[in-house]
Amino acid sequence: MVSPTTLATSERESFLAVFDTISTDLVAELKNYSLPQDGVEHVKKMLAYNVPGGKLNRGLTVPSALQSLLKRSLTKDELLKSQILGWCIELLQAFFLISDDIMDGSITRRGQPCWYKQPTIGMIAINDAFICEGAIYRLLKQHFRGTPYYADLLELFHEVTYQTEVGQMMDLITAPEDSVDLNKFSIEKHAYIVEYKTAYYSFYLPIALAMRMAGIQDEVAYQQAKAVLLPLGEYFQVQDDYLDCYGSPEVIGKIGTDIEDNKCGWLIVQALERASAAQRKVLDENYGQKSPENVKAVKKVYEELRIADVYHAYEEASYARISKLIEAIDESLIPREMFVVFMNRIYKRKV
Ligand code: DMA
Ligand code: MG
Ligand code: MG
Ligand code: MG
Repeated sequence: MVSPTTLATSERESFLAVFDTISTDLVAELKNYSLPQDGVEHVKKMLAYNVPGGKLNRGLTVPSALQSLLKRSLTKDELLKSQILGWCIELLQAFFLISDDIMDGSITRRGQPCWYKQPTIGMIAINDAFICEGAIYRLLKQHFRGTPYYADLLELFHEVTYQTEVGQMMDLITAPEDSVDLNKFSIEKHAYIVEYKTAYYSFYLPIALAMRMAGIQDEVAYQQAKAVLLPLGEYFQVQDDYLDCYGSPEVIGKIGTDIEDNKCGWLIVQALERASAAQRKVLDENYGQKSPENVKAVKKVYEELRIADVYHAYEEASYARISKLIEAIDESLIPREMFVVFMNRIYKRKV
C-alpha cells in the first residue's frame, strides 16, 4: 500500500524533476537573445539558489487542487501543466523573497545567506528578482498560449503581483526605520497588510490557477474560494510573525528581524492591546531598535503578557473558524476537500 507520506514524497520528487526542465527551457530560450556564456551561468545559478529550496507548499498545491477539482487522476499533460503553473508561483515567490530580504535587511533565508548577501551579488539581486518575475511570463507563453484560459492566467498573475506589492508597500511605510511610532499599529492595519502581502499570492493564487485550468468560469466559485483562502492566508502570516520571534532559525531557515525592523507584526499588535502604561513605555523605547538589548527588552514584555499563549489560543480558534468557512462552501461549485488539504499542510507548523 502507498502511504500518504510516500505519496507526498513522490509528488514532491515529480514536482522537483520539472524544475530542471524549466530551468533548462528558460536558459535555452535565452540563447535566442544570444546570451553570452557568463549570462547563462548566472541565470542557472541564480534560479537554482532562489527558486527550488523552500517548502514548495504553494507550487505543490496547483496539481493537488486540480486533482480534487477534476475528481480523478491527472493525465500526463494536465500534471505537467499544473506543475509548471506551480513553478510559476515559486518564481513569483523568489521574486518577492529576494526583494523582501533586501528591504527587511535580512541575513539568512532557507538556511543559507540571502541572495543579496552573497559577496559577488549584492544589488545585482534587484535585477535578478526582476528576471524571476519575467520568467513567469516566458513560461506561460511557452506552455499556455494556445489554451482558452491563457488570458485568465495572465490576468491572475498580474493582479496578484500588484496586490502583493501594495501589501509590501503598506508593510514598509508602516515600519519607518528612523521614527518609531507604535500608534500607527493596529489589528486592522495588520490584517490589511497580511491580506495583501501574503494571502493573495500564497493562498488564493494556487487554487485560482487550478480552477482556471479546470475550466471553472462561474465568478461565484472564485468568491467562495477567496472567502476561505484570505482568512487562511492571514492565519499563515500570523504564524510567520510568531515564528519570526519564537521559531528556531535552524528549523525555519531564517533569522527574525521584525522587532529590529519596527514591523507591524501580530505579536506587537497583541502586546499593545494588553500592555500596562509601564510596559507600553518599555515597548516605545525599545521597539524598532537594532541592538540586542532593545530586542531583549521587547521580548521580556511579550513574556510578561504571555503573548505566546495568546498565539496558541489564536491557532486553535483559527482552525475552528476556517473549518466553519470551509463547511459553508457549495460543493456543487468546488470541493471542500481541496481547502482541507491546504489548511492541514500548514496547521501548527513549526517551519
Ligand atoms: C513576507 O513578509 C511577504 C512577502 C511578500 C515576501 P515577511 O517579510 O514577514 O516574510 P519573511 O518573514 O519570510 O521575511
Ligand atoms: Mg522579510
Ligand atoms: Mg517583509
Ligand atoms: Mg516574517
